[in-house]
Amino acid sequence: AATDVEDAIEYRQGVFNTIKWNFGPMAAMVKGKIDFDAAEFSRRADVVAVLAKLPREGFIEGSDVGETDARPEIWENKDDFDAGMDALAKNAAALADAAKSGDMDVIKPVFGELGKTCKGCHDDFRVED
Ligand code: ASC
Repeated sequence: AATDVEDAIEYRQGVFNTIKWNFGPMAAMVKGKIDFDAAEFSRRADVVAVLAKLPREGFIEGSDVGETDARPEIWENKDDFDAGMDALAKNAAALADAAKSGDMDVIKPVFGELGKTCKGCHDDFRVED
């Protein structure tokens, strides 16, 4: 039903927005725009590691409609999209592990990989403004 599609779109957008909410302060710490708080960083990295596993199920058949930045390539190249989702979950888990070190030198490259994973899928599968 149309409602299922709308719910799926709202679901995945909510998850991505919540990832972004938590990713932002980590990015600011990595860039030195705000002070590094190891405990806060680790807490947010743990949150993102869980969230990273969630959006995939929101990309149900027929949900490439309406007010969404999801490109049809998601459903046309589902294997590639799923590989990107796997990479997201894997790299977010790696960041949560790295964050436990409390050491920005350890965190930084792992965070960079996660950021590249975000951008890679956005380039291929998302309508960017
Ligand atoms: C963000 C954000 C993204 C990623 C990406 C990282 O803060 O909104 O989509 O980081 O730009 O390369």
